[in-house]
Amino acid sequence: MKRIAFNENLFQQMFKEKQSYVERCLHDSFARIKGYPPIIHEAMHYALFNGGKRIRPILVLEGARLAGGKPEDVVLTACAVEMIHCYSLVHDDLPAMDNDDFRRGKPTCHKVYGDAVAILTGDALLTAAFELMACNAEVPGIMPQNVARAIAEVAEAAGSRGMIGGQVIDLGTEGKKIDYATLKTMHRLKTGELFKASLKAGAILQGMPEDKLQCLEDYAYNFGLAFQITDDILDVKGDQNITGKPIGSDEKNRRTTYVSLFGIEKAWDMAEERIEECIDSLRDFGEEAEFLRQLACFVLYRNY
Ligand code: GRG
Repeated sequence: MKRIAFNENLFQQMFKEKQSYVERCLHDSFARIKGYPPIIHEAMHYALFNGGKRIRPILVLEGARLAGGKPEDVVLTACAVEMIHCYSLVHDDLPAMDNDDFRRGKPTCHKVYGDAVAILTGDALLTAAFELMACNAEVPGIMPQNVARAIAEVAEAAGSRGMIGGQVIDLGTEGKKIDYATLKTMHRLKTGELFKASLKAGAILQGMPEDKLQCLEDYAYNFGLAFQITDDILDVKGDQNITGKPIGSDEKNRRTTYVSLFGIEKAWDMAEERIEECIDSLRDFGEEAEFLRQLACFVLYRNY
């Protein structure tokens, strides 16, 4: 990297602290929404406490901090975006979608609770997310009009013009070769929009001015693209480690990826370019943005 050194030890220390904080907040938020009947809340708990990296809620908290506000005041929205993310994973794993039996080494939600309960678990997590975001208006100092705007931002990112739209493109192009423009649009919608909405929602709740919000949007756009490229690279490396087969030779590679279009080396260069754009977009934020800079580098060097 030309512009910034990845300080992995420092990053891991900061990341772990933030992850632990999010984990505690998720337990508190979950306590607010759990109730009768037990089975659906048990399944929601299973889907939510699943060893995820918690990147999206951390982005909400960082957005709030960069806006000069207290991250503690936006935890309900932070937890909400993680619930939306977990709902998308539960639905994505269903037989009608990716039909996966395992996620992070654990049986998927529908394998444990059955398809019908898994569908409802996703629905319930999505609905709970909007309940929590609305409750963020009760926090002293958070302006109701900013809450409404943050909710609209997250709703658009999760909906048919965002994550669901991306998933529909993905399903419609399965098994077909797609061009770079379609691949990019698909991932921007499927993955990038929720990253963007997360970072912006925290900043919006704490009243960040428009010009600075635009910088965060630029960061998140490039972050999402780099994240997807390195995800494709990790997939290939994982497959090679497990099977020893060459790239593109198995069932999983029916999908067009950055690696299948460009090869690993070029894909990695493209991810690096995106991360440099991320760093550039933070130039007006000074020291306060150091975690986001390191997080961008992590996307490049991560192994999970
Ligand atoms: C079914 C509505 C619906 C949407 C599905 C986001 C999505 C669309 C599906 C998830 C499956 C997937 C592999 C998406 C690509 C984006 C991606 C790499 C998600 C994983 O994000 P991480 O690494 O997840 O932040 P963790 O495991 O850390 O929580």
